[in-house]
Amino acid sequence: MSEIHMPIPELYVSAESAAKLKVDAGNMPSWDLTARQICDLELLMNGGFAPLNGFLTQADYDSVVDNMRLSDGKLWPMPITLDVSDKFAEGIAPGQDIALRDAEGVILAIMSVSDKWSPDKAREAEKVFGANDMAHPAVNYLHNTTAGPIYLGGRITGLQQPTHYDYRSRRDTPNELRAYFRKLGWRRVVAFQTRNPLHRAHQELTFRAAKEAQANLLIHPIVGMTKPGDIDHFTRVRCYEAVLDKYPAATTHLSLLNLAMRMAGPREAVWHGLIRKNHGCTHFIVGRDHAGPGKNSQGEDFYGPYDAQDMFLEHQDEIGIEMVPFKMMVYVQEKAQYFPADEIEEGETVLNISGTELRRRLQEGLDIPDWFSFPEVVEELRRSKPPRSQQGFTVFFTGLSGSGKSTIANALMVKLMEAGGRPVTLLDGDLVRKHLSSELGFSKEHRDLNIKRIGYVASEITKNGGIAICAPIAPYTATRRAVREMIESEGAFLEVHVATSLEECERRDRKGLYKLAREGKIKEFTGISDPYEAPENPELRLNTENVDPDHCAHQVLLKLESMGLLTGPGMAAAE
Ligand code: PPS
Repeated sequence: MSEIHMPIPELYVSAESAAKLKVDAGNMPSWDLTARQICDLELLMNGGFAPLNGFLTQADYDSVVDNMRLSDGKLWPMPITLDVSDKFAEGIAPGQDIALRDAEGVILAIMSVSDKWSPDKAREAEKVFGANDMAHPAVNYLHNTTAGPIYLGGRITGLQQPTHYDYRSRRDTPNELRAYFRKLGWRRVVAFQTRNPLHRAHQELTFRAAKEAQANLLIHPIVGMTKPGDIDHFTRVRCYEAVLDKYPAATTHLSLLNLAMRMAGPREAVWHGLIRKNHGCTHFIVGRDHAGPGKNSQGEDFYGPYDAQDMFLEHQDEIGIEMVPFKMMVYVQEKAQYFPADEIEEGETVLNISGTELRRRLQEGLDIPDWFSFPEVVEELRRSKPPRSQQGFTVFFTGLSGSGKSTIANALMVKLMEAGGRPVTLLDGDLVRKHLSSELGFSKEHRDLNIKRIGYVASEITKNGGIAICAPIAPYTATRRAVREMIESEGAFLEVHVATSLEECERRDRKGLYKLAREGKIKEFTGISDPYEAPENPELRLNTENVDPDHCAHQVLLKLESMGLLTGPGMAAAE
């Protein structure tokens, strides 16, 4: 039996002790873990984060941030911290035990709190991620309101693994993988880390890496948290499964890793190496711009393309795993084969499709050639991300009371229903106030709540492929921005400013409300005694004076068409 086959220590207690401890834990202060903390806790408990035995103490945190080492000198590049709210931290003192619960309230672990402190997050960002720049997803997370301001540190006693209902047979703890390698007699295993679907270039690369290292291959994709905007893990796993039979039988294993990535480039590569070592691997593929977060707020890369390889190499012996540097694979048209970029001969035609180009082709339903990917993978990607003309979207009208929002929204709804193809829902201001927000008034707080409710419903409709048309006043810029963010992660968002002037709205005074507002009989009336912050850059601004609603609705249709949202069958009727 080789070292990679030996079990690695876990933080779990026996089932019997866990049952007893759960009873005690029921009376302890308890913290509801965030999605990221659950990922971290799972790898802490199952040995994936060995040698850590809990969330970092203050001394370990300072040392990891400054030197990439725990206070005892062991290499560890990433702060694994339990961030909590001020309110929760107030009632906790070092020496106390707390229960850590999942989203459903199940107690997963007990933490013996030894440290409590307020971290300097700007410093953490500079040291760990290289810049205190909100364009970095992990820095944004650090400063985001969901990340608590106080850190708690201390040892963990594991009671039970977090539950996963998806792809159960494809998830392995470090010890399960070690036992699997032992059973199959695998002594050399090269791991491939990914957060993207595998296309032909990746298959070629991993196959070559395994051959070069004379090792078996572990495809070890991340299914915890990746870069915001990535393809969801459900789709990706179906894609990985489709590629598995392209490898020689019994040489390759697919296992899912519930890691919350930080996109920390070089430090992250070292961290990934330690995690794979814990999972029984002997080799690790590090590519160009490994775990790169993209561009900073100045439009430049956060890290150099080979910084991760350099840092990994520097620490390779200490990590205890050998790096297989990723060679960029490119397709040579004349040879109809993939080759490493540094083996291309003069005069050969190299073909490539960038990630951005691939997304464009998927979005517009265009051809993706066979030399680039496998038909099964392309089909899967198309199935979960249909072209824009079949995705859901939201049209969000905003404007003063009486500006004509509802009339235009109604006209648009009818035209879209005539075109067919997607279900259409109208969330008109008055209707929402009757059915969704009947208890709300017109204070800033209540208006924000009202608009956020509309945004939530619209985002659900958009996610499920429908069209949501919203027509509230929505007077505040920040709230409209929050709604945009909520919806844009699910599909397209079109903000339409119905820019009828206050004078014209007041002249029309369809409901007689302006008169009452002027007389002070209605308080906090938008435009009179409450502000309306006009959108600065809406997708469309409509002037309604001397223009009939039908024409206004048609302008929206044209805009939707130019955004690629309405092409395809059914549109002829709307034109
Ligand atoms: S908000 O600010 O977006 O939450 O407003 P909304 O839900 O669109 O509701 C606006 C309709 O409520 C009537 N109304 C008022 N509007 C503005 N300010 C005050 N104080 C107010 N009180 C009642 C008004 O008829 C609005 O309807 P529309 O369709 O916009 O004319």
